[in-house]
Amino acid sequence: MKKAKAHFPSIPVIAYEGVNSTNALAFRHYNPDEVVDGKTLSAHLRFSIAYWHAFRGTGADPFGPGTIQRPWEAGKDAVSIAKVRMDAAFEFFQKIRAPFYCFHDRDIAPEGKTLAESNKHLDAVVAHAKQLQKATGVKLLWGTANLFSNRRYMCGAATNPDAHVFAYAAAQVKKALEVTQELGGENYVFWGGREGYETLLNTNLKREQDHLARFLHLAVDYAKEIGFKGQFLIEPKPKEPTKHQYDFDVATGIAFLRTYGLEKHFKFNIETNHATLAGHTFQHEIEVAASQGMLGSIDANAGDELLGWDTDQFNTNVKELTLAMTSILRAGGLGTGGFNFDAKLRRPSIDPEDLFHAHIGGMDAYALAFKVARRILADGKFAAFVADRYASYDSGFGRDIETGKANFKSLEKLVLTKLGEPTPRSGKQEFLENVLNAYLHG
Ligand code: XUL
Ligand code: CO
Repeated sequence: MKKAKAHFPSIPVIAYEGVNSTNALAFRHYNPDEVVDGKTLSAHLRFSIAYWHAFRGTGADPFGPGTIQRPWEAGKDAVSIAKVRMDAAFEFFQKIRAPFYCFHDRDIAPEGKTLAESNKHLDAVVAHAKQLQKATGVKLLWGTANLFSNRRYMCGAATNPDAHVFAYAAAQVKKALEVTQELGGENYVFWGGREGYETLLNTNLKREQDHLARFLHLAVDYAKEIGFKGQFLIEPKPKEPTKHQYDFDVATGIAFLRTYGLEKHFKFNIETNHATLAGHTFQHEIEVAASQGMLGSIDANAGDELLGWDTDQFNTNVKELTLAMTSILRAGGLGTGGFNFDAKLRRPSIDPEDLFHAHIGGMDAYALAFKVARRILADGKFAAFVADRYASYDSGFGRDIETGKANFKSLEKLVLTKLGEPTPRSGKQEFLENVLNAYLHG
């Protein structure tokens, strides 16, 4: 393969320079090569770049078109532009030291006039991606299909009232699974783009949910048929674009998967901004998934406390990330998942260099959170406090409750004859918050 022209000529490969560095284009906490428990930080954190934001984001908002103009967005036709854009993307992945990337089918290759033409475009760009992955060692964390931008999907894809649209979406996901497999994708994500509704005046909710489940069963069947071994992930989101998205949050997703016999085939891709839109904390969503062994991957971003929509910002809130990281590490990590920066530059951040500042900030925040969380877990202060708080269930009648040996009658007898009134114990939240702050700020 011929040596591609540099698209970020003034930017070096980002180096780790430690906490005292004043170089804005260096890592202060993320040392990809640092070995922790026999594994590099890069292998622990499995950072991934979201193609749609980093390389298709234009800064457009409902009040105006894009502000971000990239020099590589030029060429003789849409497929050639897509390939040059991909060269720029892989240069960025390498310079920012990200071992993975993620895409929607339509991010990497232009949609054609027909499905056949779209598939042809995708094949051409996927062949290019395969070469670039081989040349750089950057891997595909997950692939997915964009089932929400095209006009045909305005009323949903799998939940569209028109079976024709369901069929089209099925064909599109079939191809997206094939190319994800071709590129060695370690997971495949289903985010319910417009799978939800605006009004029940025109919607059969039960039928739509049945159709969504049928669609996921068809995907499971097809993955089996082609031998795709990647992990399937559901990415919950409560609202936006539709008012009522069916995959509201992790708990709703678990109930949905179990209702339709899909729970063995899916885990969750949890996005910070989606968690907060649902009225939860990021850590809550992680704990709910982990409690059922269904924690899969993370879409790393943040919302804005003052705005009620999906702002997809880079997350530099070390406290929030540390709490999330304690739950992730306690659960044994993300397995084939990773931390995918589903985050975009603000509209006025128009320089290519801003892409670096954004990701450096995110990676450093996660790396710092990882280190603090490991210290918290190693010290075991919170774990000891929690264990002690539930200790009454470890023996005697508490044990009998947990093991199913106690019943209402036996418990009533105990209270009347032996136990009497319980003695309340402080939950000590303020004390614990101070302990946490000591880890964060010394
Ligand atoms: C949308 C969102 C998506 C998914 C992939 O809010 O997060 O980009 O991550 O379809
Ligand atoms: Co996402």
